[in-house]
Amino acid sequence: MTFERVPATGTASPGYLERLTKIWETEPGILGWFSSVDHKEIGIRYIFTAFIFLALGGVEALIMRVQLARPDQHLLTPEQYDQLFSTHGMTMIFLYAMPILSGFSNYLWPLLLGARDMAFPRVNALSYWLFVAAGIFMYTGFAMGAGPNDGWFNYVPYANKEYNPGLNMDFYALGMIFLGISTTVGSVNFVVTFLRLRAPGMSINRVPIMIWGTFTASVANILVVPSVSLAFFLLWMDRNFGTHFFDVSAGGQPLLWQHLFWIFAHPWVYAIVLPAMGMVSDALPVFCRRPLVGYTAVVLSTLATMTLGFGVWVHHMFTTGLPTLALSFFSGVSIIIAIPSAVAVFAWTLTIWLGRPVITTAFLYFASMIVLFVIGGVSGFMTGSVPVDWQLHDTYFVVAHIHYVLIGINLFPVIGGLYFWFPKFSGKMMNETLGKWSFWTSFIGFNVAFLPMHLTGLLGMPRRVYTYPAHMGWDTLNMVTSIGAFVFAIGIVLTFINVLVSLRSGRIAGPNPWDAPTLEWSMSSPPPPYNFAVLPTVASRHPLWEQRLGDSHGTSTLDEGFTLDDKRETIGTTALDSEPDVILKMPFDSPAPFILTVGTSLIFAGMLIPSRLWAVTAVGCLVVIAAILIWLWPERELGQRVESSQ
Ligand code: HEM
Ligand SMILES: [Cu+2]
Repeated sequence: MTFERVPATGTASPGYLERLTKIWETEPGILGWFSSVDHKEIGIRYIFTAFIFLALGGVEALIMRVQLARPDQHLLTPEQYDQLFSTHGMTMIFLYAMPILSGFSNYLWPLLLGARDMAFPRVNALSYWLFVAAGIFMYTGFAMGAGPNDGWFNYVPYANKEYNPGLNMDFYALGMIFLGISTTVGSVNFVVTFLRLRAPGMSINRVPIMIWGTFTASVANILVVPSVSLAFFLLWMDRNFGTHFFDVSAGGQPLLWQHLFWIFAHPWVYAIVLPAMGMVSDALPVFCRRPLVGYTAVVLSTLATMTLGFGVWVHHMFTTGLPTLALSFFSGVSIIIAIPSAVAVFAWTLTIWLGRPVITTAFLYFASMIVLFVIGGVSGFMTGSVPVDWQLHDTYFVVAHIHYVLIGINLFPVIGGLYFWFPKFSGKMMNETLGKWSFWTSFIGFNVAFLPMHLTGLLGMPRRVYTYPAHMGWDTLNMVTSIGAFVFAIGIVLTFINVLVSLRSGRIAGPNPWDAPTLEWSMSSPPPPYNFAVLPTVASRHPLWEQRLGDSHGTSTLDEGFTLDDKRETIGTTALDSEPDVILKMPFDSPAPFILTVGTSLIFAGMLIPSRLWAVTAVGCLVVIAAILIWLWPERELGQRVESSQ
């Protein structure tokens, strides 16, 4: 070991715990609230905010389903419908599906890894505030009647100024660049935390799969978010400064948009499912009372899915007239990607098969995900084939597909994860009876809504139409879908009600109500501000099941270890073997991330009408500079400044 100061080892005494609490606690009061950098606090806020966006997107969806329930309805004008489906897609994909996973990961990562916080706690707070601000920014446009109206993938030339003269596209373009900053800084934080903050002994082959999922997704985000930010920036330039990146009449290229967008967006759709699949891989086995079958295969399949995922974006562009040879390659890769997905499906199925399943609500949500994943996978496999896609492109078949994958592989695991980790978050159990009602209502409602949609698509109903004529053979199917959508929504609302009821009167959970094997269950529920009193040393994948499994190469030690209490500290370890390596000084709470976000918001607000609002942007820049100064001001406590007496 190469420590300058060798960390003390020992056990936790009452005085020591009191000291740690003082060091790690967030200050009470409003200033404390805006300054908190505690990953648990940030995680809960992420989850809460993402669920608000889910509710907004859900209401938008239901309004659309009322409009579409019967033919020839005029509840909505075509323009209103356009804004609704685009805002619904934007909300669900960007403001719900990724942030909800960031929330779970933020809360759980340090607890699963045996650390006291994320690698960069202030960056973590920044990523949350930027996400909220970008969401408010885009919804401000929507509230002003200037929401996106061109689909979530926002194709040019519709998005060009001549067809879209309002501020709609400017709000969306700038909002997406704004949100991209949040995603990027958040992803960097996950990557570094993964590499450096795992508990001593948690070598790379002992990491929970959910960590692998978020890590893989984060690497992908860092690589592909620049592409979409660039696309939206070029669009903004075209609209405001008369450049011609996408303007055909001046030699611009609409297909450039599609490439830049989908090079980002296909990997992104994996990024919004891999962490959720990881949640299932970690939590489903707990209810099967055995370890996951095929840990290594599942990890490799996660990595393989993402790697292949970079090479399939053109399957969204099969109908654009690209050369057939290119289409064949992209079609081939799109179909090959079914292999790693199948590996995960087999692993989960075998885990249930070989285990002794305990049928809880969480188990039901996780297990049903396997079914929905297979259905969504099969329809994806079909549209991955060029001639089939030529028939199905832009029909309701695709709408059915995206909802099976997104709701099936993101929302169902997330709700399962909520039932599973809620006791850790709150110290209370969720109500199982209400939970089962919620599950069956949402599972049945979901399938009633979206299974018939495959047929609507096969019968030729195009997506993104605000209404349709009678007697096309689509009437009954649409009515069934709309009814199912409401049933599904009721099912999800039952879970939200369950959260409220359980917060008030849920059964006390205790540290490990599910008798689960990983580190987050080794501490009280909810966890203390410092997470781990002494830093644990891990000897296997299942630190809390070792005695039972008898397969460890030693025993994990949880109540004796490094006792770091010289201000905020945690231990840094080496990337592969997790050997203790360095004492990491962690920052204190700070309002700087919030102030930085306010400045950034001003910058983007000014850019909406750059010719008139440039002063707003200028003020925003000053606020950002001030915030960075506050953020980086050297602090004596962190050892960044020498004491004057020395
Ligand atoms: C109550 C649940 C939901 C219902 C009833 C619903 C319904 C709809 C409807 C009616 C459309 C527009 C179809 C069209 O006109 O082309 C749509 C589009 C879409 N939905 Fe949902 N949806 C729901 C939940 C979700 C969730 C949870 C996600 C993602 C996590 C999602 C992602 C999308 C996407 C990406 C689009 C495409 C938007 C576009 O065409 O640009 N939806 N949904
Ligand atoms: Cu794709």
